[in-house]
Amino acid sequence: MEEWIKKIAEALDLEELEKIRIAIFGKKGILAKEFAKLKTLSNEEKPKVAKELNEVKIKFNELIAKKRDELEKKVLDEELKKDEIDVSLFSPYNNKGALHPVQDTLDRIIEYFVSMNFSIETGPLVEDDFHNFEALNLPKYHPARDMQDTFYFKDEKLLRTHTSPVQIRTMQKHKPPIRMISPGAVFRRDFDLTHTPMFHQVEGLLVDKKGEVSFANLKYILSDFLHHMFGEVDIRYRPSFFPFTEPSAEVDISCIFCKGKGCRVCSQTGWLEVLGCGMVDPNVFEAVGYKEVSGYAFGLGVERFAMLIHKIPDLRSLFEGDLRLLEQFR
Ligand code: 2U9
Repeated sequence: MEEWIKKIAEALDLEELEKIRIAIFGKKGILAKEFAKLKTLSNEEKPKVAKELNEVKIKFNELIAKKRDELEKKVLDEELKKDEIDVSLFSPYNNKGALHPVQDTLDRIIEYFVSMNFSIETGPLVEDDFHNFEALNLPKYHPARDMQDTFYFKDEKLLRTHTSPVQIRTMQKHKPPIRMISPGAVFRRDFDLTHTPMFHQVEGLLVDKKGEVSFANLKYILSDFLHHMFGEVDIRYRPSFFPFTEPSAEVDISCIFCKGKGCRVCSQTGWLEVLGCGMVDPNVFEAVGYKEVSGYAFGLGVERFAMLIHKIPDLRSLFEGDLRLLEQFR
């Protein structure tokens, strides 16, 4: 018995263990021989020896099962080891992904406004006339509603032409104060060197009690934001017009390519237009039922920011998925 226990313990593989099992349990195995001897024993001895033999049989069964588990695990471990990949090995290929420059720029814009306690709001891409136009002081027959500019569906629905409907929906849902940005895709029927039918905007809106929000507040936050995005640049605010803000302004930074001296990118002016902004028109507040409030708003095109920050000359290259461009942003 001791001899066979040792043999089981020392079996090197499943094949050897199987041979041992047959030598113990087989028709001509040692147990069969021992059981055969029972016949020769006296009636008193027989049950005692038979009981002992049965205990030995159970013991061998247990030992063999345990050893089999151990050897099967060993085989599995060896198989796994064979398939192991050394992730620390040097690879001659560099297929690492990277953020698209538009996403990277959007992340930086969002990071700034989140740090200033603005919430991020989103809304539907398919909008209705009220949220995209009417509530924004763009009445019927306003030229911006033209079929030339807007993608219309059959049932009065349209693809939003700016993210402003998100601000309208947010004001309809929440009481003032509001401090939000709305990043997202917008759609316009435009396709040439500097326009694509889909692009991304970030618009901002801040609303508080009447008299508590000023143009100076707007100038402060936008100037701080532009320094965050473009570093040390000069900034100027030019009077402008938007239907949804009054007064309105466009914001320029000194050209980051020629440092304001005048070059091809800034059309020799030394300035680059980067933002539109203004105090929210009272008609907009009326449309959402806000009373006794004042607020400022602004809007920017993310692709334009990405092109300036990454010095990308052609807008279309942002939409082509050409790996030669994308590889430069790893
Ligand atoms: C509400 C009230 C006011 C959002 C604004 C601009 C000025 C602006 C353009 C920048 C480049 C669009 O992507 S672009 O072509 N936007 O100049 N946007 S003020 O004003 C709002 C929005 C929502 C309720």
